[in-house]
Amino acid sequence: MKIGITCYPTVGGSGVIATELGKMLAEKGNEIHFITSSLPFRLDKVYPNIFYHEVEMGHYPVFQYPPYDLALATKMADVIDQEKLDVLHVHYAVPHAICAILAKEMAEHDVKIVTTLHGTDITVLGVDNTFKKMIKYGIEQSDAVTAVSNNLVEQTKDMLKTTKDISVIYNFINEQEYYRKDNKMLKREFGISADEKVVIHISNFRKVKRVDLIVKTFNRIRSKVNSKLLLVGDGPEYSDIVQLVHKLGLNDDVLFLGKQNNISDLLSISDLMLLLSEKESFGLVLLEAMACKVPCIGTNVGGIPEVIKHEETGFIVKSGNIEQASNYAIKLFEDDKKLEQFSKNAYNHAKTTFKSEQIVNQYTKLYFDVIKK
Ligand code: GMT
Repeated sequence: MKIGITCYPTVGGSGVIATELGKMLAEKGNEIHFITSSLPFRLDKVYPNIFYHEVEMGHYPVFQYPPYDLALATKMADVIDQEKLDVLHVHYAVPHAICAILAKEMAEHDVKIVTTLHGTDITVLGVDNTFKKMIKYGIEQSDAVTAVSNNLVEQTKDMLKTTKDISVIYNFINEQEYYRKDNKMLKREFGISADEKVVIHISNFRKVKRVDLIVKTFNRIRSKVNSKLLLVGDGPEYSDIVQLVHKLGLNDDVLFLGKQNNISDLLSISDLMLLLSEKESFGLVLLEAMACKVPCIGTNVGGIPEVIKHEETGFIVKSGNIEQASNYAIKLFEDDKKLEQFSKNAYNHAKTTFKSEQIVNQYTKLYFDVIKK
């Protein structure tokens, strides 16, 4: 098949999924055309059957805002016609599905549009009436729609009052990259002693990620267990979090690592992941953690309970409840056998339920189904 892919190419779970999907589809012999504003950051090596079409923006002084969406739609239409795409798979309803639908109208070659919902387009933009109609239009006009969790399907249907069939295709990780390595040296280099437990949080430090609760939970854990917290990522809340860490006197025990590329190296020295978001359609970092044998504690919001198996691969806590989160963590850290069992369970769950091969096959089947329609 000839498949076009559009996503946000910068750091973020949706960009990672779109790029890894493109790479795996290419490995299976498909021809992949990325149509994006810049080279997807995970497209790190040359593939003979992956092509990159950059959406170029001219600078027109008459426009107050550069018309990126229109430039994208035009580029999509050009690529559909030049490359005779069978499918254009877009990640995010707004603006990508809208642009794809416009491109399909403009193009002469017939193409099918597949839209994947990742969460923010529904849970953030969907509640804003400015975009509601447009998101609904993007979803209903797509030839097929997928979402990354059952919860996201329910939320989408509920919010947009649509009866469109939305299939759940879970996220996956690249198993060649996410596995536990022996990284004792790295732990030592960070100044963490062998007997200290390592708690990790990875996010883009947006408000919804509630990194403040991560720090407060860790503060309670640390009062009982010799431990360190790794904070990985950067974003709008970063400086408030630095202040909070300072205020709680945690400077020596919280390591701010900023944005990092080699996440699996950091997960390989970690014992527990915390993700206490207020909104989260899936939580790709949980899957990355589990693949590296790291159990997780997450909130009972969005798709998180579909990723963490409560009392097996980690724990689900009430949103905002740091007492519950820290109690679970302390109990787990005080029972080495249980920690080891959870770590094994997490790994097995990641490699079975979310096996990349199985997920990519689900997408491939969907493409064949829409082409046949
Ligand atoms: O969470 C973010 O801020 C980034 C966003 C993205 O576009 O990558 O994440 C969304 O998509 C991910 C990949 O499907 C999911 O794992 C995240 O849960 C989802 N974020 C939210 O729903 C808030």
